[in-house]
Amino acid sequence: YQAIENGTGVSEYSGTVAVGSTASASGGFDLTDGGRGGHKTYDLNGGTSGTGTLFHDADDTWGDGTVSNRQTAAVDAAYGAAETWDFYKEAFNRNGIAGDGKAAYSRVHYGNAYVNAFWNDSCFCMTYGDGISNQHPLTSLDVAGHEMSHGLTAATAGLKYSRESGGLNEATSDIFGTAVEFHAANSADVGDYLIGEKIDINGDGTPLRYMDKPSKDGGSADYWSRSVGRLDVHYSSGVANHFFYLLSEGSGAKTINGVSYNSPTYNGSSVTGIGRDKAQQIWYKALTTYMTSSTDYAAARTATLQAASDLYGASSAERAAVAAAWTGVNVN
Ligand code: ASN
Ligand code: ZN
Ligand code: CA
Repeated sequence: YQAIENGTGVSEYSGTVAVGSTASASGGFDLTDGGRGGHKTYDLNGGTSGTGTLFHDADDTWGDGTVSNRQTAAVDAAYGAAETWDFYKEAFNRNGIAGDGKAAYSRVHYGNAYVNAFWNDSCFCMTYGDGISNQHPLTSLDVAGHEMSHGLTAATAGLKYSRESGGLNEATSDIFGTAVEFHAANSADVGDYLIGEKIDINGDGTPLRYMDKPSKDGGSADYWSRSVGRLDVHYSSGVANHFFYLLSEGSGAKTINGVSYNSPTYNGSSVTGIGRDKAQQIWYKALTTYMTSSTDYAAARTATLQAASDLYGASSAERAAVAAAWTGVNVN
């Protein structure tokens, strides 16, 4: 597998990165990746519909790392889409988000000071606002991986975006957005179990979400309870994010790539992690084989146990760890 990258970009959040571009017939280069299905990055220039303008550059060096250069957000978005594509290919041999080799596309500079990013399945595209005061585009790698992974969920399990299935949908995006960040071979993206730690979404430098102890964000659930499905899907996701952290890294205190975590369990039990790579394989197989639009937390436990049996055996340590991690978040 050979990625095609010819341009160079200076991103806001990930340093200097390779970008895929294509020579345009009229001279110069378009921000159309020559590989990865031909992913394109567009400038909405404050608009909220359509595709705006395809980014174009005379010398194939893009952005300068500052928000005053409007190509900078495009570099982050294009890099995020490329890294996400490469992650799915290398981890799961999946050919694009829908598995059919078709590229999604990205739109940046949506609206004015818009503090969100989103996937839309009808355009098969990702869209990014410029953040608070137009100073912090929501284009960091974990956010890009999160949004693009909504396309994976839509193309596979189709988890309905409400109640417990909605929490599982959101968690799937956090799990794979995080996996993309760990997978990127870039010293600016060493990987962590935080979501949105680079986009200053709270204005005080804190991340949007924490997978080791989701309640640190002030709203997310650490554990399943009968009422968890009544929370916003970005809060009920906490149960599965916490499960994934426990399954990967285990309970208790741990420092990874310079970030300290301390993950509790519901019943005070201890969970031994099986590593991120195996945990990802289990979640992916469960999502793409066993989960459906109506899967709830109890069914997610069953789906991941079945996936672990398929991958590692019915009496494997991996399957036992899946059971222990769900028990650790009160899904029994
Ligand atoms: N950024 C949010 C998400 O991906 C957008 C939304 O809530 N619709 O879930
Ligand atoms: Zn989401
Ligand atoms: Ca992160």
